[in-house]
Amino acid sequence: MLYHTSNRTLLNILNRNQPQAIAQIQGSGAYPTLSGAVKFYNVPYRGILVEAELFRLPAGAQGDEDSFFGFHIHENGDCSGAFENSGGHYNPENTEHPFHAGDMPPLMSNNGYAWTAFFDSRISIPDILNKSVIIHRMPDDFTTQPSGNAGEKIACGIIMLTEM
Ligand SMILES: [Cu+2]
Ligand SMILES: [Zn+2]
Repeated sequence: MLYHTSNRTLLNILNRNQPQAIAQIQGSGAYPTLSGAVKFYNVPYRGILVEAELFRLPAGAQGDEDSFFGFHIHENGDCSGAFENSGGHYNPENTEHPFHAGDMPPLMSNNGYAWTAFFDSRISIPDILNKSVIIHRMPDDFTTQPSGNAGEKIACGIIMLTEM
């Protein structure tokens, strides 16, 4: 499998800021000020770009202000309550964690602020519509089954097509 898209092309896509899908992220009742957005962009060849920006992430579980947070696509687009109906990691190939299609790199918080962008060939935008992006209280350990022992679900957003 070849990935011909150059980094310059990817940067131009980010710069145009016209994602094909977006998840508006809102913290749970315990983290009401946590907010942000995850944007999903088609690229000219296989794969997509994922860009995430989050505000007011909590201090880490050890009290450190710069911490990592588990970051996944979950099967169900249901952010009601404490996100208990969001389901497991999106896993159409029935693989083990962290090889689920919904497994993504953890968010790195900088005193509550995180920004990241990465290339992801495990998913395509039609596959993930009406599923949810979930942020967890702890880092994903990339080992524990079925979900990396990342703890409480602290924020959620449903992936929806943009108007463009
Ligand atoms: Cu998760
Ligand atoms: Zn997983």
